Amino acid sequence: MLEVGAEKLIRDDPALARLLDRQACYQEDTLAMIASASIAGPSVLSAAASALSNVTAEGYPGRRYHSGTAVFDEVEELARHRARTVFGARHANVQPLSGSAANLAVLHALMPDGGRLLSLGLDEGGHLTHGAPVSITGHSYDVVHYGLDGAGRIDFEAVKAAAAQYRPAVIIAGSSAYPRTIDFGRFREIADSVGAYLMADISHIAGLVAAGLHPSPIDHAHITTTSTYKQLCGPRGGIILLGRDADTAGPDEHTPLRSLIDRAVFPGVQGTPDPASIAAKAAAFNYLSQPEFRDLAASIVHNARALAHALSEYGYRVLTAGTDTHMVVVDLRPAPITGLAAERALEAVGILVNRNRIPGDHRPARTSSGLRLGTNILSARGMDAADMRECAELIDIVLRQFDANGELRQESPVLIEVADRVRALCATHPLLNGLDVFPLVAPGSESFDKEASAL
Ligand code: DSN
Repeated sequence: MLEVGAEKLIRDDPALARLLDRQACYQEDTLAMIASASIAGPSVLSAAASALSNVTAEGYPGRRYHSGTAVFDEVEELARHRARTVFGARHANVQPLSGSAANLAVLHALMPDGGRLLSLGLDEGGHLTHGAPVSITGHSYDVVHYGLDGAGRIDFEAVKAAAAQYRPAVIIAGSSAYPRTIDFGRFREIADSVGAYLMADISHIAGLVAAGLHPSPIDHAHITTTSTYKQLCGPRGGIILLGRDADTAGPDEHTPLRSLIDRAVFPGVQGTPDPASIAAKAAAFNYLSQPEFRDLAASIVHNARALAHALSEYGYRVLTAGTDTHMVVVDLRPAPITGLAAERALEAVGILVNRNRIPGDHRPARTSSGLRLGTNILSARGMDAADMRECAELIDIVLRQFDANGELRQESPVLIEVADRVRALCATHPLLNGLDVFPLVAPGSESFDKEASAL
C-alpha cells in the first residue's frame, strides 16, 4: 500500500518526496534522545497512511453522523478493544487527536469553567495542559500547584495539604519531566479525602505501564490519559482510559464517567476523528501486546539508568540522582551554559535532546537551565548500557567545548570527531533493526481469530 503511494509521490512530487526521504535519513543518522518520542514502525506508518484518511465519520461506532463507515466502525472497535486489553481498562476512547485534546476533554467532562485544578507545576516537571498560564487550561480553570521535596520527589505532604486547603474538583497525577515512579494509589487516597476526581496523565510512561514496568494508574485514577506517540510507538494522537470507575457517576451524580468522557471528546472538544490515525493506534497496540515490546521497555529503563549513572560520573547533576523510567533530567548549573545553547550544540553533532526548565530555574522556558533526555529510541535501535556510556561521553565532550561565558568554541575540531562518532554509532545500530520487530497479526491466524471473537 505504502510502497505504491511512495512511488507515485516520488514521480508526481519529487520536491516533497526528497524532503520526506531526507527526514528518514536524518532519523537514521542521528541519536534521538528526545524523551517524548518513540519510533512508529512500518505497520503503524502504513495504517496511518491508509485509505481510512478519506473517511469522515463523526460520532462513535454504530452511532455515526455520516454514512459509509462500516469498516471504520470495525477498526475503531478493534482499536478500543486492544487499548482496553493492553492497559487492563474497562473503557477506552481512541479518538483524541492529541494528548492535549484528551486532557482538555477530561477536564471539560469533570468540571465547569472556573473549577479548581491541583497539579504539578510546569517548572517542577508538570505539563502545559495541566494548568500552565499559557495554556487554555490555565485560563479556564482555577489552578493550584503542588511541588517537589528537597530530593526532587513529589511532595505528598504538600499535595495533601493543598488538597485539604483548596478542595480541588480535579487532581492531576502526571508529568512531562519527572523521572521517578509515581504513586497513583497515594494520589487517589488524597483525591478521595477531599472528594476530587483523579486524572492520571501517563503520556511519558505509558509504554512502561503497558509492559508492567511502572505501576498502572488505571484502577487508581478515575480517568487516565496518554498520547500515543511518546512511548507507545504509535501515531500522533491520544487516548483516554477508564478502569474501575468507568461506571462511577460524574459530577451530575447520574451520568457514568465513560459516557461523560465520550461526549466530552465528541462533540465537546473535537469534531470528526482521524480514522487512519485510529487504525495506526490499533497497529501500535498490537505491537505493545507482543513480548518484543516488553523486552524493549526493559531495555529502555536499563539504558536510562546507565545513562544517568554515566552522566553523574562525568560530574553532571542528574535530578533525583537517577531515574526509574526512560527519562534523565540534567541541571546544567552552575555552568554558564543554557539549555538552549547545549541543545543546539548537541544537535549540530547529531545528538537530539531538548532543553527543559528545572525546579528553581531562573531562566525563561525559551533558554532554560536543564536538558531532558530519553532512551526510547536509542533502545529501539538495540543499544545497550555500553552505548549509553558512549552517548554520555559524547555529550560531555560537546559540553566541555563551551567557554567560561557559556559560548561554544565553534571551530573546535573535537566537534567534528564527535559528529563522526555519532554517525558511526548510528550505523552500528540502524533504526531499521528496531522497526523489524513489528509483527502483523494476519487474518486467518490463531491470534487474529481469538481477537476477532473477543470483540
Ligand atoms: N509534551 C511535550 C513533551 O513532553 O516534550 C511534547 O509532546
